[in-house]
Amino acid sequence: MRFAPLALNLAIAGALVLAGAFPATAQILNGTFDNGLTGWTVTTTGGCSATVSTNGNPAPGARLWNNDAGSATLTQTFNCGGGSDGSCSLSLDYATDTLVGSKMVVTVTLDNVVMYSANHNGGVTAYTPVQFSVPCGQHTLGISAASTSTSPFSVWMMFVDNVTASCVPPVSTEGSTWSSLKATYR
Ligand SMILES: [Ca+2]
Repeated sequence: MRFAPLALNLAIAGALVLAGAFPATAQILNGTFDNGLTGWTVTTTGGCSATVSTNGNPAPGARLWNNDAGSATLTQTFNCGGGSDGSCSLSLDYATDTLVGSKMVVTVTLDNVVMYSANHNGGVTAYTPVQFSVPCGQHTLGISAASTSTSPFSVWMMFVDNVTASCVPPVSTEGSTWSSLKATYR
């Protein structure tokens, strides 16, 4: 029994090491769509769909598509930074293929606030990054494509890939003040 306190202390030390082993980063699940749509919640209206496509950056990517009025949305709730202070940098790539005469809008929301929106009225666009920063913590990301025309001939696709989120801890100002620098080099 004399070893029991030591074992307990080792267990506590191990738990502390484990707790400290997780970096304050990442947490978007399957942002490369290598595992299909795992981790993403799909919401569609008007006969739209979300599937996995061989058109990725690189493949596979997600495809939101439509041949009528309606919308398709991918959402994911994630924890950027585990509740720590700092700035959460989000990034995703998207491309579009919109039939001439068709009109659609791409919208990216965070916690139901529009962070990015762009209309695509005919034509093809290459993969383009969308990036923004918010405070670290738990967030819900929404990536949506929707018809802006009720034409029955509206045909469009949106491709999504490389969804990432990374919490950058705040830079400590302690140690970089003039008085501390003087103290260091005195
Ligand atoms: Ca990919």
